[in-house]
Amino acid sequence: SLITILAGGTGSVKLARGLARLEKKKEGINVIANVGDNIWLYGLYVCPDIDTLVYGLAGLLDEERGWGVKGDTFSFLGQMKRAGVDAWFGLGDRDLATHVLRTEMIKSRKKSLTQVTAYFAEKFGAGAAKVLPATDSEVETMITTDAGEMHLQEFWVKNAGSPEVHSVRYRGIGKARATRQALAAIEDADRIIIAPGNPVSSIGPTLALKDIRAALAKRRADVVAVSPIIGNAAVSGPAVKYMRAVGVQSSAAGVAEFYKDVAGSMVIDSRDREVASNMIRRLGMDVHETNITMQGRQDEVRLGRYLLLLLQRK
Ligand code: FO1
Ligand code: CA
Repeated sequence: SLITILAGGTGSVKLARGLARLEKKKEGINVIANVGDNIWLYGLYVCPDIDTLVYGLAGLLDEERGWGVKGDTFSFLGQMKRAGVDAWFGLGDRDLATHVLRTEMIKSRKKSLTQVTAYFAEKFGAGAAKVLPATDSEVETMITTDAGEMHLQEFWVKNAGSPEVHSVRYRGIGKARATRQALAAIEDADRIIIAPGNPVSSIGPTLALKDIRAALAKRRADVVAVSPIIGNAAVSGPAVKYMRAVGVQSSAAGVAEFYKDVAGSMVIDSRDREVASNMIRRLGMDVHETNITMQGRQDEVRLGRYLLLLLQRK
């Protein structure tokens, strides 16, 4: 059976890897990747979530940081600083090759982000998993804070996520269209999983693409979303701050509310059963409870297997 997963970066890569491992002898999996955290820096097109997925599937990811290439060095960054640049984004020397080549392919050779991503997945050895950018258009997640509007990376990395967040928007989303590959991955899938990523910054930009949202709504019964939240705490990252800003309650039930039009069921942590299950059922979604934490490879495969069995039963 064909599985498609909607993914952001660091959190999603674990589940994508678990599923890829389980499905590698079959048809493989399709991973629809967030593009909202892409950013232009020093004339380079940097795509953190896409790269995290490709590096993660290829075994190249720095697991401790959750981003970049393992064993990377930062000489380039040091030299930029020496040259007077406020180089706040950690572009590693090895990672830099990806950004230089990607930019060259897009600008000089007129390749699409989808083509470039397939190229790197092949060269780096991401296996049978296909990483598909949700759109080839430029979409940027912009955060309005008490210090003004800024790119997601500027908020999260440069300002360490500390300003107050007032609102979130996806710049460029109105003109952006989903790629035909991403749409086909939704239409052709037997089952679709929304990874436990930040609903606003990791999954939100993909769901804000009208054609993706419509395609998913048609498949709602086959879509299961995995909560990224246990209790009131985000499993990782700044989810809570973004969610509060867009009026989503930072709980499994709040995430369910965010996904209710596109997902027929929700997987939450067993610890949330009492507080969340009934609320989620009242939204018209099925609820399933399991341990959703993924600390090592065994956890990734365990959660992946749980989801496959769950979706098989339907
Ligand atoms: N995250 C950081 O917190 N600091 C960094 O310097 C940083 C550099 C970086 C470089 C390449 C890359 O692919 C990701 C990088 N990230 C860094 C992660 C990234 O900012 C975010 O965690 C994701 O975009 C959120 O999905
Ligand atoms: Ca992300």
